[in-house]
Amino acid sequence: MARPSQTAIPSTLMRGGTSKGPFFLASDLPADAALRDRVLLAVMGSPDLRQINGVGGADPLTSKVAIVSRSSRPGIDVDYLFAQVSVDKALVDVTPNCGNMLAGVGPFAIEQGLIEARDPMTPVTIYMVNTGNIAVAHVPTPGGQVGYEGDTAIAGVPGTAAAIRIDFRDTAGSSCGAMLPTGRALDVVAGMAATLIDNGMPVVMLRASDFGKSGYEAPAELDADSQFKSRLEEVRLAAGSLMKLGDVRPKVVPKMTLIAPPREGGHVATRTFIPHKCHAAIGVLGAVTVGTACVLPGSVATGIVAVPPGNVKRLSVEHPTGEFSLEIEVDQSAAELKVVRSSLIRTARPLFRGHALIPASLWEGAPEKSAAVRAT
Ligand code: NQM
Repeated sequence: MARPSQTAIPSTLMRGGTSKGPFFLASDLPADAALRDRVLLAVMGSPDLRQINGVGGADPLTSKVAIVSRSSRPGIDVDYLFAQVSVDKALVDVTPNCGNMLAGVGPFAIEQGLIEARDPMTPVTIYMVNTGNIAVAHVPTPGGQVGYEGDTAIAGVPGTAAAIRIDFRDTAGSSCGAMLPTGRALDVVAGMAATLIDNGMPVVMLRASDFGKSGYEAPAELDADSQFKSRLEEVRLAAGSLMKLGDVRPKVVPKMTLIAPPREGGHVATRTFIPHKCHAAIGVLGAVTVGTACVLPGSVATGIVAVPPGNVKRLSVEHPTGEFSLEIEVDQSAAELKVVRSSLIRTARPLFRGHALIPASLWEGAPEKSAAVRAT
C-alpha cells in the first residue's frame, strides 16, 4: 500500500479573545520540541508573509498555537503551552504567554473530555507552561455543555458572546524573575525614560511624547515610520538584557507600550508593539502588566494616569480599537506594591474542527495514533 503523503493531526481552530489559531492536544504532536516546532511552522505555513501554504492568518495575532494536556500537577486541571509562530521567519517562540488564546483553553479542555463540565459554570485551573503561572478560567457550561453565546462584547471582536472570567494570582515576574527586573520603577534605557516590568508579560512602558508621538496615532501610521521603529527596537534590545531576557533579537518579548493621557474616558491611552508590529488592541497579559505599571508609584505613568483609590483598582486601558477593562487587587502594606490578583473578561469560540495536514515527509504522526489519524 502506498504511504500517505500528508499526516493529519486532530485540531480545533479557535478564536480566543482577539487572537485565533489551532488548538492541539499535546499527545497529538511530536514530543521532541524541535520537531514539534517544525510541524507547527508547516501547519501555519511559515515562513511566508502570506502563510499561503498553511492555516496561519498572516498576522502575529492569527499565527498562534495552543497545546493542551491533562495536568499531573496537584490542584491543576490542564497544562497549556502557547507557541507564537513567526509569520515571516522560521521561528517558534514559546518564551511568552498569550492571555487571549488562554480564553479558548477551558472550552477546548472540556470539549476534549480533559475535565468534566458542571452546571452552570466550570472553573478550569490552568498551568501556563510558558511562564509557570496559574490562571483560573470560569467557563459558562449551562446544562453541562460549553455555552458560547451571550451578551458580552470585547473590543476588536464583532458581536457578543458568553463571558469567560479569567483570574490570575501569581503572574509577577513570569519571565523576568521579578515584577521589576531592575529593582526600579523607572529606568533610562538607550536615553529614554522607561518602566521595565513583568506582571505576566515582559513590557517596556514608555511615554509616547518622548518619541514625538501623540500616542493616538493609527497602528498603520506608527508601523510606517521606519525611523521611529528602529529607535524603538534599539530601546527594546537594550531593555531585554536589563530585564534578564538575554539577547531578545529572536524573541517576541519584551513588548513595547507607548502611553499617553486617556481621551476616551479610560485611565491611559496605549499603543503596543508585539514587538515589531503595532497591536490592533492590546494583549491580555500585556494589559495586566501595563495596568500594573500604571498603579505603580514612580513609574513612567506618573502624571499621566489618575490612579483609582483603594486596593481593588478597576482600570480601563484605551487602545486603537476600544478599551480593555481589568481589575487589579494590590497590597500596599509593604514598601513595595504587591499584586494579589488580576481579573478580566474574554470570550472565545470554536471555528472549525478537523485535522491539520502537514507533509508526511516532515513527520509521520504520533506512533500510537498514526493509523487512525493519517490522511491519504
Ligand atoms: O499579552 C499579543 C494577544 C497578544 C498576547 C502579543 C496576549 C497577552 O493579543 O496575554 O494575549 O502581545 O503578542 O493575543
